[in-house]
Amino acid sequence: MTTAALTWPELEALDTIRTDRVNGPTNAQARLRLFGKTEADVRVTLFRDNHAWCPYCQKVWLWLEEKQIPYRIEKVTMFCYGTKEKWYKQRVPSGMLPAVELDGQLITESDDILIALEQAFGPLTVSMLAPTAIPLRQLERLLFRAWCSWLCQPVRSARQEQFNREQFVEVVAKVEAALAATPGPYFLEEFSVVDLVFTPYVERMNASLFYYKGYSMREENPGFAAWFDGMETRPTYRGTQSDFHTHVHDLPPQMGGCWENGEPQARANQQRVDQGPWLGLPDVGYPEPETSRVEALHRVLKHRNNIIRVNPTEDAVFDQALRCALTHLITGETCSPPQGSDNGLRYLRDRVNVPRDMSIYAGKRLRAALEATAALVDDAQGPAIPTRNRYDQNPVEFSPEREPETENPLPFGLNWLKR
Ligand SMILES: N[C@@H](CCC(=O)N[C@@H](CS)C(=O)NCC(=O)O)C(=O)O
Repeated sequence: MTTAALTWPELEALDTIRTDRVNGPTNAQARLRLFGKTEADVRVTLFRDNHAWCPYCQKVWLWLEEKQIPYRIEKVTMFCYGTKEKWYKQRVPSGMLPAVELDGQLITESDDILIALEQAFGPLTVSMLAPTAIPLRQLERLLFRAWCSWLCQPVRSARQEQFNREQFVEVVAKVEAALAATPGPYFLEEFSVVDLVFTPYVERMNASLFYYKGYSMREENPGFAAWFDGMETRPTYRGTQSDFHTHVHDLPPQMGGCWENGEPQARANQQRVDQGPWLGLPDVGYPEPETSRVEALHRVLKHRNNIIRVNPTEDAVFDQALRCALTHLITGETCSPPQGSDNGLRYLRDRVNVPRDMSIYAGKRLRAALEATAALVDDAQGPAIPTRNRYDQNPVEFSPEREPETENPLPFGLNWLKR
């Protein structure tokens, strides 16, 4: 027994989300953050990527959120997703992110940015230059390099793969020892800038090694497990936290490739991350908020015209299929979508980007509703996600400046399918 798809007005009536992007919890959509202060208090502009993906940006973003420094956000396209904005290249010729304008002065390089911010606003518990921070920052780079060697270099033999794995696990043991040296979950006695230095790549390691190597960093290491749990108590971290699906598909073009080892555990993990079930994956440990489904609905409603326009499925067909998936998301009822809409539903399932579009549990709920609805038509999975770039996620298609009436001769979704 299946139910009829709710209409757009019926779905809109169910959207109860009212968020304060400016003064409320950390979120990836805000263009201004005030923390209860006024615009006159803003001394900082953070230039970060549109996709909320850039790891070096995440460090600075988290620092500003933790210190509650009022700031503006200017979003810039990364090369992997589309064309870098001219105005940004005029300011930063390399196009690299992040950059910060502090009292009118432009600063690049995330560590230099953090040091300049500390000088202006005081450190986050300890300075980046403190004798306690420096060796831990070096340890983070060691871990980063061991991860790159294992994940991002093709190997010629099983022996070399094993060697790379052992090298990584050896550095992990050093990090575990550092974490065990303090009583709490963090790197120092108290939460500090050192935790922020580790956050972006540890999150990406946890995702990518689970998927490509069958190694679960968070589950296999008690220090990391406690550290992740500690981080997840912080609304700042929750607002920047991504999920496995987003990371594992965004990493290969950024890193120049991620190499899977073909082990049964890795294969099983790949199936789980790509096709679900997404709840229960070790990318998040805190309990699901009650609002996750409505948040997903809210975010789709906001962008529904663009979501339908860029989808490879014909607009009228996808409109109905999307309403079916949203009906299922909100009511739990089964709603059969039109024939031929399964590829389009899975196309969207694979382009939900956390935290750019929504928070981690909302993303899981939306992926699950899209997959369950697509499976009513066909079990066959659609075309693979690109690995050379993510132009299929070109932010121009969702830009507020884009003329809604403009005819796009070849909608981006079709472009992608034809490649
Ligand atoms: N050492 C730099 C590295 C910054 C960096 O590698 N940024 C990457 C993104 S994570 C970037 O801007 N790449 C250019 C692009 O992809 O558009 C820092 O710490 O800020």
